[in-house]
Amino acid sequence: MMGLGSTIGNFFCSIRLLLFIVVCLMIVGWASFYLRDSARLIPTYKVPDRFWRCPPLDRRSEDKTPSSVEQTVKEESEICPALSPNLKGTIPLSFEPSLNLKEVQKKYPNVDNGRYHPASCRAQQRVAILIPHRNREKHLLYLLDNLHPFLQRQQLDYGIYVIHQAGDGKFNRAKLLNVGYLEALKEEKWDCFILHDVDLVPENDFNTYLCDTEPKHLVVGRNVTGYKLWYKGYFGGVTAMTRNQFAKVNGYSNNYWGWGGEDDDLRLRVTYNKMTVVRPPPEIARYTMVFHTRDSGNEVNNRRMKLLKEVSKVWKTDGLNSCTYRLLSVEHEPLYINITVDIGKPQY
Ligand code: UDH
Ligand code: MN
Repeated sequence: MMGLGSTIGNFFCSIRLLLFIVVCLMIVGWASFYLRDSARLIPTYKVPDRFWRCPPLDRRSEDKTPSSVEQTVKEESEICPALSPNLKGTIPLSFEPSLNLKEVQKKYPNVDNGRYHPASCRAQQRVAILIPHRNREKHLLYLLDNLHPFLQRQQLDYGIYVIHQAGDGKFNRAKLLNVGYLEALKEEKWDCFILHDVDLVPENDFNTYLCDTEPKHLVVGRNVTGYKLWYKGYFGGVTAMTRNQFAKVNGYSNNYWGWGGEDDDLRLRVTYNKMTVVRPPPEIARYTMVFHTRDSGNEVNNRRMKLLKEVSKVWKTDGLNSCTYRLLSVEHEPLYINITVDIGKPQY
């Protein structure tokens, strides 16, 4: 009897021991999973591979001067990772109404004449941010205050160009962006251009300001449209095109005076040149648009539908190659390069 009792006792003892070990393993497993995730502080998104990879670059294929193999290997190994380790995901944005330029400058002393490049590695692409502007000083401050840390976390080699339309004639966003492209290329062989409204602030730093193998539209959602794509072909707000993609479509049309149509025109140019539009996933491509009403001088352009019907006929002769303007000044401010330009007025 004693023998059977102790055998049963041992059996229960082993079961308890086994249970204890299983519980311990569960705790260790859960803790390591939790700690690993919180240590990374990076949200996990289901994102197509292409947005983590950096696209094969014009720069690498076209600009590489055939030097020694050794040097090429060294350069390659110093390139920043496609996905910066400094990304945070959704970031709280700051819109401080009392903000002034001096204060913002003080916050980012590492930006020199509107430009920055990471110290620890060679950036994947040289990126010029082009911002068309007139009479939106506060929006510009908000954007600079949020964009500099955003771009630096992405380990980009970048320059911010603000293209300021002189005078109070009809506003022409597209022509200003053409001027920005042409003028920026005079001081650096930028690989990638981000065509950026002044009032759109990116909410998630996984929305990388790098160009892709196809033109990339970065604004899937905005607070003002319930974070839904505005319409199927929407290509405005913030768009990324390589130097060559933009040159291939002859840039924007110069003929859209007032609000609307110029972004649809650019999308048509892209499709006529057998390129497609890519977009990051909606949970990443999110923007806050600073509230504003319609600006005077930027009234709806009623000619836009007529112009859009003619894109296939005119894109080759209306664009970068026909962009005439009078450059008034190029000032290197600490946080951006300010280009002031007289772009003339409508021909009608
Ligand atoms: N922009 C200026 N100054 C202007 C006009 C336009 O800087 O006077 C630039 C600026 O970069 C702006 C971009 O051009 O972000 C696009 O213009 P927008 O912001 O006026 O266009 P959006 O489509 O608004 O955001 C249109 C008018 C909204 C009226 C809302 C009434 N419900
Ligand atoms: Mn706007």
